[in-house]
Amino acid sequence: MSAVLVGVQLPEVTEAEFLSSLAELQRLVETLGHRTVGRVTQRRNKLAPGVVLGDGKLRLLARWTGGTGVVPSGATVKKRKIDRDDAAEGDPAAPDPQALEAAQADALAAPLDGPDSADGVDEDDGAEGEEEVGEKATLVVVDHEMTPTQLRNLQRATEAEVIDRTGVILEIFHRHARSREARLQVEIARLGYLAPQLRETGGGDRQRGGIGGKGAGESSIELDRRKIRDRIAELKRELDAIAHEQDVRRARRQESLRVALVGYTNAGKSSLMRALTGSEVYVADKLFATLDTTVRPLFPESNPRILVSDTVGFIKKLPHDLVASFRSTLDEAREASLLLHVVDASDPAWRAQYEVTRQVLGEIDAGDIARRLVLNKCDRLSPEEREMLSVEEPDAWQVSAVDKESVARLRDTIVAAFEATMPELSYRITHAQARFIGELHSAGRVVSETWDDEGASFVIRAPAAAHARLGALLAS
Ligand SMILES: Nc1nc2c(ncn2[C@@H]2O[C@H](COP(=O)(O)OP(=O)(O)OP(=O)(O)O)[C@@H](O)[C@H]2O)c(=O)[nH]1
Ligand SMILES: [Mg+2]
Repeated sequence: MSAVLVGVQLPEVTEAEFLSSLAELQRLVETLGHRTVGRVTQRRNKLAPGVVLGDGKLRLLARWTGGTGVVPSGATVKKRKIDRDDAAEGDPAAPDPQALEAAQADALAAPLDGPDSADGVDEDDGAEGEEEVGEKATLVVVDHEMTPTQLRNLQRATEAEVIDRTGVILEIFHRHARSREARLQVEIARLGYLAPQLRETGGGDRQRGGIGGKGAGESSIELDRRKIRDRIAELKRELDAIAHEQDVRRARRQESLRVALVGYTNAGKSSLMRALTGSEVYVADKLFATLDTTVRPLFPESNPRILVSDTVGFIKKLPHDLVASFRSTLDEAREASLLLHVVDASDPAWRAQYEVTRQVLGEIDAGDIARRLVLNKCDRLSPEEREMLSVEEPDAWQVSAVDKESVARLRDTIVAAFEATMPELSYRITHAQARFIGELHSAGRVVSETWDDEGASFVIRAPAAAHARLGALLAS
């Protein structure tokens, strides 16, 4: 489909942030296989409650899609009755009555003295004819989270499919989910997202299937929010059962040393996972390629061995429901004793992406785990840029997943980081105890081994638990 992107630059957002957010939205849209043909942007103090954009910009948007550019008032009035009933029942999923009133005001007011212009919130509500409109768009993608009312109104005014940022991300997750667990998680989040957009039984909007739904217009399909809630509960039970199996598996790994690769989507986590473990995990130049966690031992293997996990990527304005639903996947990150925070150092926006990931890590209670910054894709940087980065981030590890040597160094640094936390203890065995040599060697790294007439002395660096086992074994 051909898409037109819609973005409102709010006062707290800089021009650079705004443009980079739109560029990211375009990549998300491309990941779904759509082409972006245009953009409609506007500076405002807040989103227009009814339709996101001001009247002039809305008409401009409608010229891209072939719609009328106004919300039909008949539809609005009819909706008012239904929504009032909902609100009277105190249904938590009913559209926000305030937004609704504003929508009605927006739709009914004359363009020149509409609420936006009167409040003076529009800074650049361009009039028709000022901006070039190119190839017709069949999809409108809004770079903000929209209320169900805004979504419906925008659909009516543009006569196109309308989807917001959250909807795009959910759709990508839906398409990329492979494992049963990931599918369940995404389905729960999707239903939670769609439920408020549906009315209680009777005369509701058509179900939004595929991307963004089938557009405006009423249909007789009955969609009961209660049914959706039941379905969500059912899926959650299924997910809990799987989560339990996973807990058992994770418990078995409990004693192993664990490192997790975390970071913004497309940073190169899976590529590093491949390089560090010699495994064949999926790598692709698309957003949210990975939705499942994989765990593999570091290769060449260390002693004791270190397990590496690849995790789902983060993104700006990641829907909260989705973060919550991926909690069990993210347990891998939470249980690691070292997080490698991977960023794409060749992306000019990496600092903002770094910040977003740090925030989400805090939200999933992984904020206190030891963490190292890994500046990936350094092969794309000039020596000068790398030098500047090493001044800016002196503790970070600069690597490139495509450079074998830098991956080998990263591997050694990971091993060293773990070893630095392990105690080094000496052991003395007699010749009669020579049968324990194998145990001594497998407990950890043998720092030194010297033999004399009576036996041997070992110095071993190993996790405390391994030392405790060795001590007990040699005392027996
Ligand atoms: N030039 C270069 N490209 C890289 C490097 N690391 C990864 N890439 C490319 O970047 C893209 C994304 O890599 P992935 O490893 O899939 O990224 P990811 O962090 O796992 O992404 P998600 O799973 O989508 O969150 C792929 O096209 C990789 O080939 C690197 O060090 N240098
Ligand atoms: Mg990945």
